[in-house]
Amino acid sequence: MSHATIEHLIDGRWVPGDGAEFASTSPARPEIAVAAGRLASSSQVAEAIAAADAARAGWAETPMAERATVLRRAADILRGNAAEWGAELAQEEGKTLAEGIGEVNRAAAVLDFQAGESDRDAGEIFHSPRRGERIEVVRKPVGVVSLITPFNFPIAIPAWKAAPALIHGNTVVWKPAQTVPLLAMRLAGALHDAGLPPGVLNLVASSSADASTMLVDPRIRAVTFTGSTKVGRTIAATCAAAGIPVQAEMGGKNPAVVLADADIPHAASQVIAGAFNSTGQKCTATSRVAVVRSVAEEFLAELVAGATARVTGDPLADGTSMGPMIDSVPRDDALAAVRAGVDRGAEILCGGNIPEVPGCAGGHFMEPTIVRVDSPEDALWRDELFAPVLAVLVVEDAAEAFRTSDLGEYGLTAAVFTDSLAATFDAIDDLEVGILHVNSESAGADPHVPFGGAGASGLGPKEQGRAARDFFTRTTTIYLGRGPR
Ligand code: UN1
Repeated sequence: MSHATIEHLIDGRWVPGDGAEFASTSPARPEIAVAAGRLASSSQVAEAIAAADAARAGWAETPMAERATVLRRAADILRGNAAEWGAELAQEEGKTLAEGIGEVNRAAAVLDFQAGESDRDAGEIFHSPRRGERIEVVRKPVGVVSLITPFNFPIAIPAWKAAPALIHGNTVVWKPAQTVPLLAMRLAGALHDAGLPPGVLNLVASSSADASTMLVDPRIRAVTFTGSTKVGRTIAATCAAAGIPVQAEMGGKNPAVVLADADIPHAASQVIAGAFNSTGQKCTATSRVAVVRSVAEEFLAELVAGATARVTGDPLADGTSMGPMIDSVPRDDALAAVRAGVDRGAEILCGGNIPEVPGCAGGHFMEPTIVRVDSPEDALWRDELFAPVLAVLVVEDAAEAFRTSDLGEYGLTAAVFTDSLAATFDAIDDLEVGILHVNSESAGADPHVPFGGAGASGLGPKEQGRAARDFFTRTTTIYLGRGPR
C-alpha cells in the first residue's frame, strides 16, 4: 500500500524535512506505514519561527471578520473531507472510523465557533470614578505562539489551539506528535488552502530536541501544550525561566461515582463509553468508578456486559467498537500495571489480555479491562494509565464515594450518577475538578464552553469557548479622559 509523504508547512510552502527519516505506522498493523518522510530539522524550526514573526504584524492588522472567513472556509474543507480524513485518522491513530470522522467534524465545529468571535464583543468598558473619563479594556494578540499537540486527538486538539490563536490575530508554530503527522498536515493544509497568508501558521513535525527553541525563543510569546503531566511541567519550568506563559492540559484520573438512586443501566453505559471510547486514551477518560454497595451487583453486571460486548479490532472494519492503543509500549505497561494489581489482590472482572484480531497480528490491541480494587490506596485507583482500564471500588455510601474519588492530585473531570439534588450539590461543591458531568460520561468537550482541569491536570487559562481568548490575547486598560472642557 502506498503511503503519504510527510512535508512541513513553512512560510506558506510545503517542504520536505531536513532531519532524520521517520514514518507514522498503523497501530492496528504496525508493518504498514501511513505517512513517511523526514523530520523538520532545528534550522527548519528556526525558519518557521522567523516566518511566524514576519507574518505577525500583517495578520494582527487583518480585520477579525477576514480572519474568520479563513477559519470558516477551513471548516468547510474539513467537513468536505471528513470521510476520507476520518479514515486516515483511524488508520494513523487507531480510533474507530466513526470516532475518526466524528473528530474531523468536531475540528470543523471548533473552527466555526472561534470564527464567530468576530461577531461578539471585543472588550469591556467600565465606569470611571472621575468625571469626563471612562475606562476601556481592549484585547490584542500576544504574537507568535507555539502549539505542541498530542497523538490522541490529532486534529481536534490542534484545531482548538490553532483556531483561537488565529482568530485573535496570533501567528503559530506547531509541533504535532510524531505518531500523527498526516492528520496534522490535513489541518494545516485546510487552513492553507482556505487562504491563510504565508507564515501565519507553520507546521514543523520535528523531534522534541529540535523543537526546543519553540519554548524559549524570545519571539515566542506563549506556549500551549496538551500531553502528560510530566512533560507539561517540564515545559512549564523551561518556559517560566524564559518568561513565556504556558497553557498546559495534562493528565487525569477521572472518577465516576454511582449512587444508590442512579439509573443503573444508563450509568453503566455511560461509564463504558467514558472508559473505552478512543481506547481509553483521553485525558478525560473515566478510569475509576466508585459504586455504592446496595447497587454494586447490578451495576457491575451491566458494566461487565457492556465491556465484553465491545468489539476490539481493526479500526476501519465494520462492527469494531474499540481500536488498538497507539503503541505496544504503553499497552504492555498497562497490562503490567493490571497484573501488578492482581498480585496485590485486585480482581479482574473482564479483559486483562491482548486479544486475537484476525488480520492484525502485531497490532497494539488490549481488551477492555475492568479491575476491582479493594482500597483507594491501590495504584490502579490512583495512577493514570491512558489505556482501556477501568478500576472499580465498592463503597458504603455517597460520602465515601466522594471521599475516595477526590484522592490524588489530578482534577480534570468527574461524572456523578444520581437523581439526588443534594448529592449533585455536594459533587459541585466538593469535587476539585475543572469539568463535572452529572448523569453523563466524564469525557467530552463542547466547543463553546471552557475546558481544562485543576491540580496536576491543568496549568494556565482554560481552553475552548470564549475562555480561550484569556490565553491568546493580552489586555490593555485604557483610562480614556476627554480632557478639560
Ligand atoms: C474529549 O473528552 O472529548 O487530551 C476531549 C485529551 C483532552 C481532550 C479530551 N485534552 O484527551
